[in-house]
Amino acid sequence: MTGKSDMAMTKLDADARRQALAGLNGWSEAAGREAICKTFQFKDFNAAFGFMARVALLAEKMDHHPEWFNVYNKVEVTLATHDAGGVTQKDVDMAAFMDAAG
Ligand code: H2B
Repeated sequence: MTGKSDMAMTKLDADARRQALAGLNGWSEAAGREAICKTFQFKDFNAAFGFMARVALLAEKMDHHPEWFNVYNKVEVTLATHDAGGVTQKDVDMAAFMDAAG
């Protein structure tokens, strides 16, 4: 079950999104769209870019890519499943991985 119609691609409703956020560390609802976001802060650019490299390898494997913005030691991340028009389990899985890798 890896097709685009399986559960991983089912958009979470507002309740399910809130529940998922409660199980993550420091993520919140993005303003004005169905997405979740978090700002990661690191010791320096090297640490921030190492994090981005680890996440990038998983993102390619999952075919699921974060929206992110990096300046020096800060990485602002927004996660949504564009194909589903909102937040799916894929985003929650990616967020949990980022929490562990951050
Ligand atoms: N990443 C994210 N975050 N959402 C998507 O819907 C998405 C993606 N779709 N990465 C993938 C790529 C799709 O464009 C390719 C064609 O599978």
